[in-house]
Amino acid sequence: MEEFLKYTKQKAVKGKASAQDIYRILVKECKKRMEKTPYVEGDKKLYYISAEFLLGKMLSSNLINLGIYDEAVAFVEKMGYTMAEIQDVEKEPSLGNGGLGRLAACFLDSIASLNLCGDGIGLFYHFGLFEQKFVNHKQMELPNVWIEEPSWFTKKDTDIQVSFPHMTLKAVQYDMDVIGYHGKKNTLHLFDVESVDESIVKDGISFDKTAIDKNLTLFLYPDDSDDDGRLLRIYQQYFMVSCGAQMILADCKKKGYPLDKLYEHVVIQINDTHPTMVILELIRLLREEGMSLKKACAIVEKSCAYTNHTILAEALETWPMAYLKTVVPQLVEIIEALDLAAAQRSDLPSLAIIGEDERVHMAHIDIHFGKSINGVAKLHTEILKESELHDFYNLYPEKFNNKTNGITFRRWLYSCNPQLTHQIEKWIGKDFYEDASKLTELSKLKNDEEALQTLLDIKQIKKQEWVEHIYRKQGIVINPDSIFDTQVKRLHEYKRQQMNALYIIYKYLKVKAGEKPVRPITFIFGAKAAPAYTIAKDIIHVLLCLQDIIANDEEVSPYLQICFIENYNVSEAEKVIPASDISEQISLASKEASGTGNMKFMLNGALTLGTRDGANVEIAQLAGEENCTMFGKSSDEVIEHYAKQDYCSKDFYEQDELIHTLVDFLIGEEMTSIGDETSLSRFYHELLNKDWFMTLLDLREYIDVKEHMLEAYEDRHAWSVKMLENIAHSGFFSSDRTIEDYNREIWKLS
Ligand code: CR6
Repeated sequence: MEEFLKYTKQKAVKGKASAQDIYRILVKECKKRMEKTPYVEGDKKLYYISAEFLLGKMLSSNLINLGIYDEAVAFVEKMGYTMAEIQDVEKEPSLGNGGLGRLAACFLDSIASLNLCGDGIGLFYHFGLFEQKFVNHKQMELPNVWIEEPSWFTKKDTDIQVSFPHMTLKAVQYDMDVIGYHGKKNTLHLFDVESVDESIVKDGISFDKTAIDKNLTLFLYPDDSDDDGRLLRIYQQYFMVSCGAQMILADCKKKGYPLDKLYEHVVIQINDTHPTMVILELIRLLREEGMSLKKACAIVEKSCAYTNHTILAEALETWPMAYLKTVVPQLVEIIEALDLAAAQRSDLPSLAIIGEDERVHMAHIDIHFGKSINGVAKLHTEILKESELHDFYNLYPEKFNNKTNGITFRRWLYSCNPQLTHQIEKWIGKDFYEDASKLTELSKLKNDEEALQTLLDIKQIKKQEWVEHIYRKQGIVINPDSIFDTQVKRLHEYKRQQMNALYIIYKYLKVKAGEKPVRPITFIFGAKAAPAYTIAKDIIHVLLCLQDIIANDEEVSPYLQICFIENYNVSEAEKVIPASDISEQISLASKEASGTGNMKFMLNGALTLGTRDGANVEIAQLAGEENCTMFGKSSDEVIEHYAKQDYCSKDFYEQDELIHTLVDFLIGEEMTSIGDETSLSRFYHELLNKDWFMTLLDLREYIDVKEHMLEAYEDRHAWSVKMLENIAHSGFFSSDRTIEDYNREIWKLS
């Protein structure tokens, strides 16, 4: 790489270059090459519309896809740095919440890598998901500032405008090149508002919610606990889809495609219900072009497809008609027309677009007026068909299909675990880079002692790296020879971090009683709680208190340690996942639509400790039951409990002495002496009187299987075989496979 060498010489004369300098030179080099990379072309184009694109840092990923990663590493090392140090310079754009947004980012990578013509459409939030700080054992939220120079985004000229009743907002478009692996490129288009004003943000993350022209693109998911917040979300959603729809139609016109054949040239994937209004907006715009309502509906129905990511009622959006009349009156007539058309297809009230409560069911619009609806893992799709959306399934069986999620191996193996990647290449050659299913060849090594030892050695290297990282970042000293038991994901009751906390209390009391584990255990957490989600914040509080209680206890701290990663994000995930031994996937069965963290752990040789939920089911099938630890009540049993309303956490508490003790610990002396009594007792009462996600239902079994798993760790040989089998069978979870499925069955791009 000529540029690099020239630079090396210059700087050698002038003195040492800073990490910042090196970062800039690498970005410049990437951007130069990206500019020269041709676009993927095609007669039909996909538009993936999503409120979230959780991109993570882009440097390594771009270097890998451009095919210059190794050269760049050599350059960086020559300049006296490690790649990790250079990567540290980049700010992470946290334009997403969790799995759904990260999935969108993985998909962009795979779409380009498979040479499919497909762009992303979303919003250019000035502050991504908040930055998390811990103060007094509690989560505090600060604005996440991520926009910086040099940037991967380029401002583009656009004359797109979006009209609301009392104002018209001018759009600003930011485009980012999405480079395929050794391939061509697509684009991510993020839209901003020209009049946005960052200076209205005060005290952390509060701002005037009614100043729409100034606030629309400030934050991802602004607090929606009041009317103003909810209205703002509708403004955001409409702004996003209107920009998207205008851009799509303009693209078509430019290429000379007749709009009445839109579906032959365009397919729009609607990522959850946030972009649902794109259906309405397209119909509106087509009518402005002179098309009849009926025809416009028919064309749009053939062009749009919807992905459902959850069965949690709270996440299935319904908007009061009154709100829509305020924000998007131009769509109201269309909503009413669609409501009538839907009623003609089925008179079941459960399928109506406008419910009896005068709320508009966004997912119902997608299902009636889109061509496809997919779930994100086999079990999830079955639950949609059999229970959640059963009536819809009866009406449109042909629209339902499953697309089990996936992750891009470019980021979640090659970039975050180069040691493992190079070793795999030595063992089975280079084919797996292009075809992840080739990883199955690793199974042939299961009797190869040397290979198995190498696998353990690499895990140890990744643990050591993480130990150093977390010491630098949080000043916490971790024993690299302990077992790394990791639960990293958004904080939500259904994910049951609280069950893990109760296990830790169990273990703490055991050690206090003299039963010491053979090997120390480090319980690693990483999680942000939505700012208005009180119980989730209480759970963080419990864990942070426990972290301190254990750390300050001389008897227990040599054996147990909690490490709560502050501000867990994509970059932290890339570091901790390759270092982990145990992957905690303990959601209440039926509640986790798929999960994608579970796949990242598997790929990096951590063993799953999980419930039969979401994609865990498929992980166990592929890796083999004997190579995972599965437990807990099945989704059928859980669904039955909900139907019969017969789960009562208090019964478990009263009838099981151990559970009683563990739950009581939450409000005992140790906890209240350092924690906030209001928060602790609120959570205690929540567990006893509600426990909507049935923590106590699976607690006993969880304790049992976890004990077994920790014992099993001591047979290092057997454990390493399990690691190998997990890695070998993770190929199915490449997002390249997922995207091939989407394309074959929904998009049909050439
Ligand atoms: N929270 C699901 O809960 C799934 C992702 C991506 C989620 C999770 O199980 O893996 O989507 N759902 O499909 C939503 O965001 C609504 C998630 O990330």
